[in-house]
Amino acid sequence: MYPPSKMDFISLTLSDAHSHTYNNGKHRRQSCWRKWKQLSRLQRSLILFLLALLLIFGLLSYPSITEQWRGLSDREDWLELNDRELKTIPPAVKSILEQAAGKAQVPVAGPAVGPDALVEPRGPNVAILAKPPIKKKTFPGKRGPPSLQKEGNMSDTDGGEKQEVVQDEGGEEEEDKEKKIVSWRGAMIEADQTTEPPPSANGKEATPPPAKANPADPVQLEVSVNVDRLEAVRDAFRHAWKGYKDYAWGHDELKPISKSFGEWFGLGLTLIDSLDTMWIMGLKEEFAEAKDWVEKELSFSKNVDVNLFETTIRVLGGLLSTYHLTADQLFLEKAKDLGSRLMPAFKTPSKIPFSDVNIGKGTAHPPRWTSDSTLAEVTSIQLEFRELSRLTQDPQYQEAVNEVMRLVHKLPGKQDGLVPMFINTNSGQFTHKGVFTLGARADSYYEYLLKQWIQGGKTEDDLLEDYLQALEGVKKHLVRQTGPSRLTFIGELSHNRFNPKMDHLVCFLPGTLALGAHNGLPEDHMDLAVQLMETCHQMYKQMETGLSPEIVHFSLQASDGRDVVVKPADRHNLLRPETVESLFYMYRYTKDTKYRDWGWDILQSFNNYTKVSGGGYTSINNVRDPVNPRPRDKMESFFLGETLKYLYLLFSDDMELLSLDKYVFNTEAHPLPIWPSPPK
Ligand code: DMJ
Repeated sequence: MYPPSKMDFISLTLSDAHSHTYNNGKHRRQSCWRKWKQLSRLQRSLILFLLALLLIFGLLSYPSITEQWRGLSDREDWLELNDRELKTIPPAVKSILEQAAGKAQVPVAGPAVGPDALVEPRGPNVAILAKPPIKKKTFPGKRGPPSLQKEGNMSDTDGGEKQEVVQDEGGEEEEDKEKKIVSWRGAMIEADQTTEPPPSANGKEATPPPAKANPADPVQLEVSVNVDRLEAVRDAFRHAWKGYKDYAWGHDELKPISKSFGEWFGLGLTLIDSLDTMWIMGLKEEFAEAKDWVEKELSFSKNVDVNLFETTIRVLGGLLSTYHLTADQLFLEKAKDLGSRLMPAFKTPSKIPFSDVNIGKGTAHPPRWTSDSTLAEVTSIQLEFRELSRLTQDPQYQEAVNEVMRLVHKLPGKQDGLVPMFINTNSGQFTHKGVFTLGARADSYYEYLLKQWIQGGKTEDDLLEDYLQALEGVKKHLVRQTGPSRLTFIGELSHNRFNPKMDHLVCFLPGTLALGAHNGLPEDHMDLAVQLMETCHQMYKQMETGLSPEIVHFSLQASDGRDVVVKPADRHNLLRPETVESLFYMYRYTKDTKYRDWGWDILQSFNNYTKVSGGGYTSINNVRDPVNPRPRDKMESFFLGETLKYLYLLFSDDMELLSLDKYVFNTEAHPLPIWPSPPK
């Protein structure tokens, strides 16, 4: 095929729409030329002028617009554009597009106009436009608009396949294209977040420009940076909340890609998990709307099986914490109602609770396949139930959970204070003995030993004894250093064999160790905390997306080259909080600003690779592939309840904002008061 001649191009453009001689090219060209000659000079000039305009516009926009547009269509429009690509758009085209949409934007360097002027975090996202042809291969079969779920009749409860109702989107192509343009433009005006904190969205809290430019005053500079960072976290929260509000309101979890929701227990999990975060961040409007939902819609009188642990830490913990922050009786009433409905879980032969309760029927049962409960689950509900008893003056809650701790305290089968991962609800004995981890299924057992001791005014010696002994066990059996860079990490023990595997979940430990050291426990706990914090930081830093995988394996041999190895099945990131949680404790206790910087890097990575255009953040499947991190289409409630809350507290200069001497955070980041000491 030869390229068409210039003449062909002009001829075709001017061909007579009513002519039926399309199969005779020569005749058509002659006839067109005759018609052209018959036109007046003015008519010809006008046509040529229009053609020239079209050509100029086409040339200007072709390399950027068409490439970017193709990029979006080819890849799912789940993330906003990378700033690098945005910078390639000629300014003239930017402004034409902005004006065309009637939405001229505030200049990047200019001041924010009103509190909502720069509501979106200004961040580059995944480099989705880097090499369009490669991306086409990388996303096979994923083009076109995401399926939109009509009804949320799906369930997560059995961890099985979700049943989704998919709405046919035929005929909505135009509308979909329109949405893409808007999201592209939205990202286009955002400043680069990779190098600088974004300007504050809140005029009142924004730092005056001279302070930023004054390198002679590092303290002021630090304050300025932190105000901006705080605002960036609030922006992130607003963005996450927007998605939840628009597509999942009142449901458990947002599915931000498909713009729908997932149901786990049907209790508005994300909404309740977020209440105290909104209060702490001062997001009054959002809080008021959520409170309204709690008041009018939240009912625990429903025939549904809930997981005792998850419901306790997220819902009961969230309600109790919100009650303390707001002093609003509504939240205490809801907490009481829920607490009493969870109590049937403790009616077991051993008094070790079942994993599941039907809060409507008042029945409880273990998982279908076993009569075991997970150890961390039955030993990480104590802070909440104990507090419920204190508030209601009804001892039943506290008695039930204290009994569990008493039983576990005297149980054989531990190894130097380390506990197995399962306990049987009939016999009350540990099962699957010989495997010890500080990761999934055991993690918060250790956390709650220390936190209950602190909550109760440091009087319950058994708790402290178990905690200290466990830490000795950790040091003896689980702490190792990598060969290449001597990174300290926590591995696992399986029937006396050491496995250099560490869940991201274990990154709660530096924070817990620091909390203990601050409360008078051995100083070497703090030393270990500092070392482990570095390792958790490296778990993010060494990944191409700057986000940690769910599980890492460490290299023990110096010759291995890399410290951190990630298996393909472990490459996901669920927006988990543990590392930023620990960074918060470490900063509070050391005031070392590097911990804030590490947290800031993590926030930016979340913005770059998990932020979904239109609202929400998504967990991803591959932290090693910045080109295609593969969204999982789920925003866990703990991203709002924990991750963003800890980031906010990390950047806040107000050490009295949830002082660690007055509050103890439950394992879902809901602060509960440390009990006042009884009168002597
Ligand atoms: C949260 O529900 C809690 O932090 C729990 O202790 C562990 N899992 C998630 C967060 O990763």
